[in-house]
Amino acid sequence: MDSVTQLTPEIQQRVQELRNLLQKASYDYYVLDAPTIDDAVYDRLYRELQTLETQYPELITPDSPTQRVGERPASQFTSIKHNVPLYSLENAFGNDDLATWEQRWKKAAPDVTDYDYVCELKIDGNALALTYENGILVRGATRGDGITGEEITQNVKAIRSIPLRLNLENPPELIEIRGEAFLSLDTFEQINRDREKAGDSLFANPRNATAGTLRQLDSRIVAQRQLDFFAYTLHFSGELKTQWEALELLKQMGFRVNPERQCCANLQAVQEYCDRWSLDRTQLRYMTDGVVIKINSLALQERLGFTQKFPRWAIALKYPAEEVPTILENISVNVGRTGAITPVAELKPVQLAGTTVSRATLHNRDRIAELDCRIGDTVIIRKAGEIIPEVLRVLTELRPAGAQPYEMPSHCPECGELVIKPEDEAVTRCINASCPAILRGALTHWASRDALDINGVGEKLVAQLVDSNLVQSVGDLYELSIDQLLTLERMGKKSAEKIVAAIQHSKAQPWSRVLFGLGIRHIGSVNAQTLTQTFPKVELLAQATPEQIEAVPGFGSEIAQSVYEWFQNHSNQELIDRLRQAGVQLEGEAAPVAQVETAISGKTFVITGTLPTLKRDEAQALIQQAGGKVSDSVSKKTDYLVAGEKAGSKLDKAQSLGISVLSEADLLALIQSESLS
Ligand code: 1X8
Repeated sequence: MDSVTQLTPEIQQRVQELRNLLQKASYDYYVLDAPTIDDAVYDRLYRELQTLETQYPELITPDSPTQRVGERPASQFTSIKHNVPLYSLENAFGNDDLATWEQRWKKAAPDVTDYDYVCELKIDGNALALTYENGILVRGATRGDGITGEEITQNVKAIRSIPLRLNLENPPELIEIRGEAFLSLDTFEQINRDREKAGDSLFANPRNATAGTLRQLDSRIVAQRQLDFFAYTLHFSGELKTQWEALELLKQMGFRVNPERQCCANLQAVQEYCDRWSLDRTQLRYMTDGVVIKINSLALQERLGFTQKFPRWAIALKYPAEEVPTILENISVNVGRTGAITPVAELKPVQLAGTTVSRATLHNRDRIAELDCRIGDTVIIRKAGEIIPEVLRVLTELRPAGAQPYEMPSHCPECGELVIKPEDEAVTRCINASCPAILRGALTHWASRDALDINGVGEKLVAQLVDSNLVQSVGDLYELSIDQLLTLERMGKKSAEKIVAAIQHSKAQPWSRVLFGLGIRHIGSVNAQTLTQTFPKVELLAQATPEQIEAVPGFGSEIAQSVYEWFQNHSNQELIDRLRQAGVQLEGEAAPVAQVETAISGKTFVITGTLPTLKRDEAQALIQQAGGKVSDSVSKKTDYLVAGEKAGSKLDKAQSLGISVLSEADLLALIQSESLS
């Protein structure tokens, strides 16, 4: 039983059809921003393709939409040398600099009288170089130092607006595309909100978040982060006359090209464009840090060439960073959900980049020491990434007499307990499990949309519940009565009834949301989902060793340790007991529908060694979808061992216990027969 259904021309045709449909849908959605099919339809077609490719791995091509994600996490990136260096641009800081630049290039090409410029927005992201061979994306690399970059092909493929195959009838043998990967402000803010919820440190600005994302070893995380890309240059041996044509060709090939580009006949028009965008840039949903001005004629570009560092035919006009002085009126501290104590600058309100700023983060005690900021100081503030205001520096010459260096509080401002300051960390932390600030954070997180999604339980109610001592742990929520709620200020009967109903209703939320809701450090909603697939019951996760948790795809030792330690903590164990008694779901939603025992459902599998085509997590997913269980170690309870190359001791043990050993092909056939029966 080692063959799956015969591969027929119909199947091959269907695979091609699915790819074309999915590619078109992706292009409409991510490049044109004009969706043409429903998400649910897309998902169904995608899964159909995925299933066919799993059955017929020989049909997988590098440009298949399924190949955007799903590679095994890389252990590291390799450096590669760029064919053509990625130059940086000379900076201009005003109209005078632009005029000097124009005079300079004109001197180098004195006979040129007929010329024009192309102005493009300078995207504040990370430059990428993409190589296409015969129209297929084969390599993606970061800029690095301009000479050598890092090869990040799998991550580049996870950027949906980058085509895996160029939309050209006769693609050139070799072409390199350059452009800027970036995160929209909305996505950036969402990422930071998620990180805050998971207790992770925040990215300072979208550029840092983009760089951090591109260097992720797990391309699935890259896919979730929704990076975007604007193309702006191409290198190939084709016939093109101008930069403007190059941009048009890039668009035709299927790339996003920034729509705000403009052709300018002279420097005055260039300056008008720059002036306009120095103001209008605040309306864009992505960050720009200036304007790139290029001579349009590619022949003239070639003639002018490069200096040691820059092209002579282009320049970047940088916008002035928005910085303003104000008075540091006070330093307060905020206690977060994880107990981290963050100092916050209370500022005399000022206008900055379109908003009134009255608070700015001071990050931690090291940052305060480094700045040496004291109450009463005049400080310069800036919006890092134009979003999170931060204190940049202190004008010490304006310091009032007698201003004292700031010291972080030795006790938590919320609960009065001693705080801890680990030697090797910059954070100061309250570790009192019953600190009201931590409790408020834990409850708000528990009730939040991606966790238990309890309507009506937001920050305000949570503060009331904690202040009134009605709730001292997440478990208490489930014992709240309508009468108790009615004792709160401004609480009506109707609202109280609704809240109690919503809390009771939340017991039906799946185990993955519960796990996310627990607020374990590093466990955001995606990690929670991944974990619950491997650990479909709380007991399994609570008993897992750090090594077993680290074996989950995409999990590192820090995450594994964090989860492990959480479940070792006695009060956390008590919380789990309380939740169990309350009837909160602590096991997986992936329970097989059919309870009858068949060849797969209800059976326990162990996977070992390297399988010829399936990755371990893919094999696991297939088994689980068919209703089987996957465990890590071989025991008498194991029904099947799926063994690949280099199977080792698990194979020996299975054989000694008389357990059936399956090849990948056997497994696929078993799944196939199951789905037909
Ligand atoms: C860098 C950038 C360029 C463009 C946009 N954003 C950037 N960050 C563009 O040409 N539209 S060009 C460039 C470079 O050459 N270093």
